[in-house]
Amino acid sequence: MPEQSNDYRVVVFGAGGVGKSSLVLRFVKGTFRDTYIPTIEDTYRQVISCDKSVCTLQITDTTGSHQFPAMQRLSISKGHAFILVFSVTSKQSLEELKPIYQQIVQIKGSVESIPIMLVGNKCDETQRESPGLARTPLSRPPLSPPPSQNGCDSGAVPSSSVPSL
Ligand SMILES: Nc1nc2c(ncn2[C@@H]2O[C@H](COP(=O)(O)OP(=O)(O)OP(=O)(O)O)[C@@H](O)[C@H]2O)c(=O)[nH]1
Ligand SMILES: [Mg+2]
Repeated sequence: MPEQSNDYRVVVFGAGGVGKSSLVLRFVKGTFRDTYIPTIEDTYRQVISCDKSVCTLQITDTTGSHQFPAMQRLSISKGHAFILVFSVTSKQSLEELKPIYQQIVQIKGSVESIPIMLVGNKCDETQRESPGLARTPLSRPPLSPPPSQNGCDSGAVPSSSVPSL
């Protein structure tokens, strides 16, 4: 639980190039860029209305490079909710989420009360490597991120699906 009840830290994880920054920028600024600029770590603050009260979301957009394990551990220990992003064009990007999920479980102890969302991005691409998962019919949990590039559904999967990773 957040120390201040209306402050939530959301951390976005996923392999390099799957579109984490694009999803975050789409949510925060409503923009999309074609150019790929790898992230080290960026943090955004967004005030949102949630359950009739005002909340501050602090969104941490992490690197996909695996070069900073200490930063990853710190982000997990500080995070209240997690968005795990893969690209539907790359099975490998889904595989890379397993150790991240396991690390969240290890650091948080129990994840039953922690929102974790699995998001299949790049749904506009025709060359899919994980079509079944990306097209699973969904019931949306509260922290659903926005559509990515062109408003199509990014294939968010409820956290209950994550253990099957
Ligand atoms: N076709 C398509 N391209 C996308 C989509 N989302 C992002 N991209 C492109 O994919 C590339 C990588 O996107 P980023 O958002 O920078 O990826 P990232 O996961 O933040 O990468 P790192 O910061 O290196 O971990 C960019 O060229 C984006 O334009 C999408 O939904 N569809
Ligand atoms: Mg990025």
